[in-house]
Amino acid sequence: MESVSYLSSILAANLQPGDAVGFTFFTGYMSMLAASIFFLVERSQVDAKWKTSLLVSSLITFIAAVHYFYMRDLYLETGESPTQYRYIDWTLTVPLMCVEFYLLIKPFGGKVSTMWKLIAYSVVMLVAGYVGEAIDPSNTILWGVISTAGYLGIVYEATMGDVKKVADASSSPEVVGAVRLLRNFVIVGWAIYPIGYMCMEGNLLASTGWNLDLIYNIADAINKIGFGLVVYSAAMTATAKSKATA
Ligand SMILES: *C/C=C(C)/C=C/C=C(C)/C=C/C1=C(C)CCCC1(C)C
Repeated sequence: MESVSYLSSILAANLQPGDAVGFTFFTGYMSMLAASIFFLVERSQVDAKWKTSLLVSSLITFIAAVHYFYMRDLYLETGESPTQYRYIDWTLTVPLMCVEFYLLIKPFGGKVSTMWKLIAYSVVMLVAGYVGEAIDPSNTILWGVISTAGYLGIVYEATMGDVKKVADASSSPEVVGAVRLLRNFVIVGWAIYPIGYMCMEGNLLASTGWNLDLIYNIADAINKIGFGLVVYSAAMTATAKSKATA
């Protein structure tokens, strides 16, 4: 029996009934892994020019899946928020989501500098968020405001800036549609994160007692898988059209 309980302690991280946060760490992990396989396999179905986009979609969910594997364990073992893993994950995946925008507009004259601008905004957003959560939590609101400035930079680029302009000038309805949908994810889906952040002690929503990880986990699943599906469906539509006219 001893060995059985040892095994269960190393294998099954201790998920208790009613632990909604732990539940979302598990389902987050599994759904990200499934999405990665899906995007990778479906790559073979789309035209060559869309293959990099689908690969990036798959990498985004795969990187998240690996981090969820560790975050889930750390949360279940200690009950603590896996802040470091969370921000390492975001530092890798959010820039890749910026690359996703760039890959869509690149064939129509989208510039590398536009991609770097998006990445620079995301660095501001994530570094300030990390400092506010892990290094200087007594100034959590100040760091949240700085982080939000970076976030609004990305919203601006996707709504009115270069990303939007190049997409609109493109000859591809799929690219126009995909950029618009990704932008909607940025405006609505990404806005869930600051709500989680504000549930920290000393921040505006602390009194709600909402769990920051629960909110981050739900937002991650919506945004990372959602981004991938937008690109996937644009790629499938464009591929079907080019087959029909060939
Ligand atoms: C896959 C991970 C994604 C899309 C993560 C996105 C994260 C954000 C949009 C975080 C934003 C934050 C603010 C706008 C202010 C408070 C601090 C953050 C970092 C939670």
